[in-house]
Amino acid sequence: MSLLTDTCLDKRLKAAIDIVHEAGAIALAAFNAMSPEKIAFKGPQDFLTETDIEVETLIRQRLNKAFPEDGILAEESGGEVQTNTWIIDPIDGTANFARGIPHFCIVLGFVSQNKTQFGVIFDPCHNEMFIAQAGNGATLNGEAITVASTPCFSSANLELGWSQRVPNERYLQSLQGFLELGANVRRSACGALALAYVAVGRTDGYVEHHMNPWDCLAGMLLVKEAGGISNAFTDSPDWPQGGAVLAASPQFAYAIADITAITIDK
Ligand code: LIP
Repeated sequence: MSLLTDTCLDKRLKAAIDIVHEAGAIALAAFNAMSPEKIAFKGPQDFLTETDIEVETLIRQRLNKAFPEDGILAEESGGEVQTNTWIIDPIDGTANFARGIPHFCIVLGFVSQNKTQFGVIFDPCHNEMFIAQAGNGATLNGEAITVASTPCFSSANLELGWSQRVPNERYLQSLQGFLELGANVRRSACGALALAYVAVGRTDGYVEHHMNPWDCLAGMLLVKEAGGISNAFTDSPDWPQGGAVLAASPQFAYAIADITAITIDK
């Protein structure tokens, strides 16, 4: 399969927005009817609900029908990266979703030859649709967004995600470094929305020492298109297996890179 023209990409972005809206309605109805017996675990602190599966199945069906030539990599059912690949997180922030916390989203990204072409993140509880298109900017509900211009760490709001795939020491060292600089540090357990919040200027930076591509690619493009800086996640040949993520407004990105030992281009 070859690279796609702009027209083909636009067609896919339009389809992605429709699919994510449909998936969001299903997720929101399930969230409002959530009960403890619907929660399972893939591992410690790794939540799974029947809605993750239901939503992922729906998205796969829609994409397979509309674009059978494209590859798919999805959180619950896996897949393989091809020249053109959809990256699906049916529900990011499943721990929140399962416990009745209205902070989760549906994520669809599209990668061509190791470059994220667009990303769509939909928060159905707040009816917020974040969209980024490579070279074309980032929007929230159709309005252009930019990262914040917070001047210093003592007024900055950073988010630090936790992953059990790396030793806790790395999380704790980063946390200590941020606190010593005087930043507020939050953890909202939804990496994709955390990145979207950097892009829209609600926070100033996001770090997680290991994220899977379905959690981060759409949000990293949002931050970049909103004027922020992120590390070059898909430059690593191992990106489908995940890696470290740093995405921040320009005034903090390099200091955050020093504290966290996550490399960004100077
Ligand atoms: C989770 C993220 C969370 C991150 C975890 C995990 P899930 O995804 O949203 O913020 O810290 O590493 O990837 O399981 O809710 O899709």
